[in-house]
Amino acid sequence: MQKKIQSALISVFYKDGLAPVVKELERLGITIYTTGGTQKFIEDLGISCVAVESLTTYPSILGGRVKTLHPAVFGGILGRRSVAQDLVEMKEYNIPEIDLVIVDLYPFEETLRTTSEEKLIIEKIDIGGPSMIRAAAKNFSDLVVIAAKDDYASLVQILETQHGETSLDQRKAYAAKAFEVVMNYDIAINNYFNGSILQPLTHKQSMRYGENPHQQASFYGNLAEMFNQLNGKELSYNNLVDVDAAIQLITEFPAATAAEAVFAIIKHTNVCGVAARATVKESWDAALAGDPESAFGGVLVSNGTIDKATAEAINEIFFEVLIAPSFDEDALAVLKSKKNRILLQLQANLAKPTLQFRSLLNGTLVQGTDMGNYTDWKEVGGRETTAAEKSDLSFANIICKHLKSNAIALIKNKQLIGKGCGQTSRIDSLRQSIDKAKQFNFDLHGAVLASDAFFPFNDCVQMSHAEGIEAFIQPGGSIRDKDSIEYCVAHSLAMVMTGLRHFKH
Ligand code: 93A
Repeated sequence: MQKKIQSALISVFYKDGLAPVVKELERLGITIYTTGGTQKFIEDLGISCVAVESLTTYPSILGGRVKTLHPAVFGGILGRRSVAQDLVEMKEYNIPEIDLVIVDLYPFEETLRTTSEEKLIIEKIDIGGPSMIRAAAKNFSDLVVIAAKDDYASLVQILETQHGETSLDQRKAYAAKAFEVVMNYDIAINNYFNGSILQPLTHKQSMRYGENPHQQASFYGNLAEMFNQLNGKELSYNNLVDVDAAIQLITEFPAATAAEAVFAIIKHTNVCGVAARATVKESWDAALAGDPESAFGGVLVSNGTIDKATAEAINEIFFEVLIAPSFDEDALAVLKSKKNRILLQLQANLAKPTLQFRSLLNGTLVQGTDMGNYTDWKEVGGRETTAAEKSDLSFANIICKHLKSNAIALIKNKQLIGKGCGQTSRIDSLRQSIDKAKQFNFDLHGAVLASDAFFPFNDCVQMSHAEGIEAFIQPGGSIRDKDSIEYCVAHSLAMVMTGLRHFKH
């Protein structure tokens, strides 16, 4: 049923984005009731409104804890316009009908991030706001409820095009969103009281679909804390999975310097090209050269500023997403030439998520993120590693961490020239990595090898040696470590044991 909005109650913590809404309400001659801070904001726009105190006949009391909690307000929201007795009682008690409720809640989660002082946190538990949202959502057959700032734009559009009228479907859709907002708000409070590790799960975002178009999906988390989207379509489920892998990898490296930048190409969560070079453009060229075939449609990431030269070079291939801490203006102009192309600017001082979740059976596994990097560089081979090998082995060890197990990474001059991943035997991963290197005509002499887990037999070092690889990094821990070590000793090959396994299943 169509309903015309004649009165609105607005009580918002953050006032940004509200101006176009109130201007439209004023244009339509809608009476606006407000709480103190919101009243000031609206009046400063030169628009008149009615203080909610004139309905409640009480001032805001108890330090603002009781502002709107009053029958005159809740009666105006909950009164059923289709029930004669409700209308009689509203008239008897002088309760005005409220047709639109706009609330932006006290920022509880934000407060959690900025203070640990319990008194301040508790004061940011909104009581009146969620109550009004719930009441208005319950009475969606008569009311419109706006409980999130991102719905302001659609409200303005409705007000403009439907002249203040709304359909039942529209009101019900807003009510559904409103209950979700309140639910997430209460989950955050509950998590706080329980010290729950599930705090990241309080923001929910619907997705077009899941891994495949016939699967429904939602994302729980706050992407804005990770990056700004500068261009492109909505991130898909699969994009997010790869973006996560890309950010996990790039945050292993400090920000690019004048001497070195890193560029990586991610496909299906695996790094298929990566290199460290003097400039971002050179690192892109080297990353791509490592496996130009796999790069197609990948997620690209760098720890340096994307300049025009790099943008023009990567513009030549098809890719889904590009992530970087910054972009030059002229580079953005090049990259934005394709409107679907997703460009993400990493937030400064990005905090790497410390927990990882994975659903299985009828539950969820939680673990600390693999932040480990070896501290114990133990040389066990037939000779010491050279300085060049050391640098490549360290790089290889990090890259290997970002390949699905069983993982082998072949690195030469800080460029990934071959990788094997997701294989069910380590020797198969090695074969795959050698084949990849040969496919693109890399000479394996002087390359180094990293393995995410120990060598179960000495066949891996033997096969690598036959290809010219002379330095290895691996965690060790096999009952047959000795066999691989003896082979290295007998053939003057270098081997480093880290004692730190990097499975990624
Ligand atoms: O302290 S409350 O829980 N008690 C109330 O009665 C109440 N009414 C509105 N918080 C209450 N609000 C909240 O005040 C709203 O949810 C909104 O976040 C804020 C707006 O206050 P102002 O207009 O004074 O800035």
